[in-house]
Amino acid sequence: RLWIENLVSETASLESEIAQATDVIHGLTQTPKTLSPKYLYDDRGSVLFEQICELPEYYPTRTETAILKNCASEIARLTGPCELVELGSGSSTKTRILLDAYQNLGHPLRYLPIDISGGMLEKSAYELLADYPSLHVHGLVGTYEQALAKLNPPPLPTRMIGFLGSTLGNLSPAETDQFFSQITAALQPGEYFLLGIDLQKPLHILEAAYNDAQGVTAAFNLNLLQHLNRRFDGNFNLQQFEHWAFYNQQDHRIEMHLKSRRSQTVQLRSLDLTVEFEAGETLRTEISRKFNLDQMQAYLKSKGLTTLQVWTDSHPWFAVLLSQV
Ligand code: AVJ
Repeated sequence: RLWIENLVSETASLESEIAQATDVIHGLTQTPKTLSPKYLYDDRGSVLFEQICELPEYYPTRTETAILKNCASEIARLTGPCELVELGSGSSTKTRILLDAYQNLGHPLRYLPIDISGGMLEKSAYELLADYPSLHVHGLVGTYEQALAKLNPPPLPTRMIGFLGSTLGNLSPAETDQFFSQITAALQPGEYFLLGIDLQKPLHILEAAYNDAQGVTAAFNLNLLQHLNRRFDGNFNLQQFEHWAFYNQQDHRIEMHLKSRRSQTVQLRSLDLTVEFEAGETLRTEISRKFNLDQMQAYLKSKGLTTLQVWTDSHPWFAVLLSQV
C-alpha cells in the first residue's frame, strides 16, 4: 500500500542537483541576496515548521484546520470519490480531516503526497497507513515542478490537487503564473484544485506570527544556513546572522530575511563559491504573500479554474477555495 519515489536525492537526478546548485549560486551572488524558501525545508526545517504551527502567535494552521473541519464533508460530497494529491504535504495533519470525510462516505482512499523533505514524507506516510487500513499512498519526494511533471492519470474517476497552508504565498507573481500553468496541465477537465490562502489583515497580527516570543521562527530561518553548510560544504556561522521578519505593506507580503551582524566572508566549498556580506546586509529567505479573496477568485478564473465554493473563518483571516478545471 506504500510506494515512495525520490526525485531529488543525488542518486535520483544529476540534473536536479545542478539546477539547485545553480539556483543557490544565483541567489547568493545577486543584489539583494535571495534564496528560494524551499531551502528552509530540510528534515530539521520541516520539524521546526511543525513547531511553528503550534505557536500561539501563528494563527494560519489552526485557522485553516478549523475551516477544514467545517467544510471537509461538503468537499467530499462535491468531488465524489477522488485521488488526493497534496503539494507540500509535510506532516499530513490536515490531510486527515479530508481522508476522514472521504472515508465517511465510503470512498476508496488514495493519497499522493508531494514534499521536498523525504524524512517528513516517509514518517507521515507510515503513520497514515497505520491509521487508515484501506489507504494507498504513493509519495513523491521532490519539488512541485518535478512532481507535477510526473503525475500519471489517476486510478480513480477524478483527482483533486490540494495546496494548503497558504504555501502559494511563497511564490512571486511570476512564479505563481508558472505554477498555475503546471497545475492546469496536470489536471484533466472536471478535476479539482483545493487551495488554502492566508488573507490580508492588520499588521500587528501578521508581524507577531513571524516573530514569535519563543524564537522558533528565528531557529527555522537560521536553520537554512545549517542546511546550506551541510549540503554545499559551507561555513556559515549561525551566530553571525539574525532573524528579521516584517510586513511589506506595499506588496502585501511578509518578508523573512537573515541579517548579517557584521561584515563577513562565507564559503560554500562544493560550489566553489565565496560570498561577501556587509554589516547589516540581508539575505531574503522567504516571502509569504497575503491575499484578497475576490482578487484570488478572479485570478483563478483567468487561469481556467472556476471556484465552486469558498469557506473562511469568522474574521476572516484565512480562506479555503474549491475550484474546478
Ligand atoms: C508554510 C509557507 C505557509 O509563509 O506562513 C512560517 C512558512 N515561515 N513561518 C508561511 C513560515 C515562517 C509558512 N508557509
